[in-house]
Amino acid sequence: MSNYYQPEIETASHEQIRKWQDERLVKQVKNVWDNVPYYRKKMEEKGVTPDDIKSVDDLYKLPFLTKDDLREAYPYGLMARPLKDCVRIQSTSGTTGRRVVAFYTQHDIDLWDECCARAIVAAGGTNEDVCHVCYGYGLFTGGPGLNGGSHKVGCLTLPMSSGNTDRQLQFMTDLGSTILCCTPSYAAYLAESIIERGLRDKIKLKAGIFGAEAWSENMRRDIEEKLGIKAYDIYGLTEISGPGVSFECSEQTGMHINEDHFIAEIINPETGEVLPEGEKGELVFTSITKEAFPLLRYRTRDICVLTRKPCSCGRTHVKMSKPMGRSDDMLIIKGVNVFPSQIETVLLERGYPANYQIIVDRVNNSDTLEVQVEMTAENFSDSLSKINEMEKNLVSALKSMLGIYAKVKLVAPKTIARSEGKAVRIIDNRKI
Ligand code: DLL
Repeated sequence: MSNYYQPEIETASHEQIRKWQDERLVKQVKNVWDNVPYYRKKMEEKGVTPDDIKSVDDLYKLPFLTKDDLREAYPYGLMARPLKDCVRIQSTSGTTGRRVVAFYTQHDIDLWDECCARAIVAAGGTNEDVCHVCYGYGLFTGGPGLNGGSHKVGCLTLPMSSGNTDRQLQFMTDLGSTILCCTPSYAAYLAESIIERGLRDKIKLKAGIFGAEAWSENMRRDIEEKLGIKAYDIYGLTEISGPGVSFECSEQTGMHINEDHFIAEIINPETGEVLPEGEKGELVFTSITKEAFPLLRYRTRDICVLTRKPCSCGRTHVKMSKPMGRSDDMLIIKGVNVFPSQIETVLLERGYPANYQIIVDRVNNSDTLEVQVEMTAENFSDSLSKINEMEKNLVSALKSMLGIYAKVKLVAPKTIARSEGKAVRIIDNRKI
């Protein structure tokens, strides 16, 4: 199956892609130098000027950007356009400290929508489809991104957002949804609900576009079998636009990166050295067409491998493997980015300076988060109702910090095992 949204771009020769990248990179570096004092300073510190960047071969000379830079420059410090030219922000989940805010001009939104449209068409989408989007809408990029892509393709778009499974299933059966867009764990949950309710014969789904969190090949097969669909992976991050930075085609052996918009590199996360194709390392992106928020050499912290092996779908853009982990401690729980430091902040603020452990699991294809917290000699209680109340307070503080429910279990002082080296704070039992 060879479905393309922009065939001349998606199947362009390597030489043509490289030509676009060279031209756009040179222009973007100059643009950032002229309009983003924060990055210009970083370039000056590294002794690089726009004259040093003549093609993609010179990319390695540019300084990296990290989430810390985004935090330091928050909120406007990395913008390359005045606010009057911007029409939208999107943001990642997380605390004020960790929040990432990305800005978009209308042109940025149009290009982002096109990237998502490429993903939908690669999954077999046409203007005859009913595209059921239950990624979250709002600040999260999932809903707005796939929504925009679905409009571009001309699908009938159901902007469902997440949650309310009864309503999801009612619309899915009544309106005959054919493409499902959501996180893989929600897809698995919907699949189970469909089977439990005997609705399998009433659904018309043919494809799913699932991403925003890690999922295994087993999970893919399970969802495909239960729903009778083909399940496609989609990847992206708020900083670089959102979903659609890369997407899977019918070959299902990695995700094509939209190289006319994003230059991908793989680096050694320890040394920053650029690694040759095929080696595993940290993925770094340079946005070459973004107007409002053009990040150069942004370190994603996602560990993966790139390949240029020819693909049976006919697309020529480089493919990335599924992310195999991260080079920082960020956890993705129910599609929400969670840093252990956020949990620690809540515990410290509420008077729990002792030991704690974060236990993540996947039960019935849905992530669970439990935080075990030691009471201190000062706040120790053996009254069940008092402990209950203390736990409830922590649950609500964590909910407002993280945006998701975390079960809290208070335990007696000194009961969580101490390790001899680094504290083992995170136990991730998910098999993904
Ligand atoms: O998760 C964007 C998105 C929305 C992608 C909908 C796909 C579908 P953030 O919230 O900024 O953006 O989180 C970005 O999520 O650095 C990865 O670690 C992880 N991630 C995203 N897609 C995948 C995927 C959206 N397909 C972070 N597989 C990224 C594994 C993924 N991890």
